[in-house]
Amino acid sequence: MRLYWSARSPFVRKVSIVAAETGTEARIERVAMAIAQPKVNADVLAANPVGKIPVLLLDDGLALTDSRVICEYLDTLHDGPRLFPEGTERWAALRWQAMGDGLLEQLLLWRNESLRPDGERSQAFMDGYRTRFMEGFDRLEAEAGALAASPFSIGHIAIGCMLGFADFRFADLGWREGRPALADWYSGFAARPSALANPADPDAAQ
Ligand SMILES: N[C@@H](CCC(=O)N[C@@H](CS)C(=O)NCC(=O)O)C(=O)O
Repeated sequence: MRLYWSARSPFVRKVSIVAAETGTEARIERVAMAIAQPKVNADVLAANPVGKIPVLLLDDGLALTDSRVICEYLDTLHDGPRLFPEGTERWAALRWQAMGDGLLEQLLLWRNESLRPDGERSQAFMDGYRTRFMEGFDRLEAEAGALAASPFSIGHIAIGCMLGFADFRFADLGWREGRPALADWYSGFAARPSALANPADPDAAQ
C-alpha cells in the first residue's frame, strides 16, 4: 500500500497513528507530497478529485481517500481491539471522530484565513472560527471524563490530532487555561508511542 503523505498534515498524522496502533505501518510505503494551498498538487488530484491528502493506494489500484475511510480500512487489517468498535460504543467513537475532524477542518480554515495578506483577511471570519473553537474546547472539557473512561478509539485519535495541531499552529491560543480535564486527557494521548512516533510538529520533535 502507498500513502500520499506530508509530515505536517494533521489528517495524515491521524492515519499514521492508526497505522501504528493497528500494527500495519510496515505494510505502508510513504510517498511525500508537497501541499501548498492555493496550489493543487497534480499527483494528488489524479488520485483524489478533492485534491487532498491523505490518499491510500491499495495494491489492486483502488485509491482510498479521506482519513475516515483510510483509518477504517486499516482497522480491518489487524486482530487487536478495534478502533472502530461495534455496538453502542461505535456511535460514541464516530461522534468524537466527527467532533475532532470537524474542529480540525475549522482550524485549517482559520489558519488559511490568518495567512491571507493584510487587507484581504476577513476579521468576521477570523472571529467566527475563534468562537466555534472556544465552544468546541469547552464541550471537550465537559466530555474529557467520558473520553478518559472509554476504550481507546478513532474518536480519541481524531481529538488528539486536532489538539496536537492546535499546539503546533496556534501555540498562543492557550486552550489548556480553564480546561484541566482536557489538558490532562491530552497529555496521556500525547505520551502514547504512536503519537510520539508521529509528531504534529516534526521540526520541534527533532
Ligand atoms: N476530510 C479530509 C481532510 C483532508 C485535508 O484537509 N487535507 C489537507 C492537508 S491536512 C489537504 O490536503 N489540503 C490541501 C488542499 O485542500 O488543497 C480527511 O479527513 O482526510
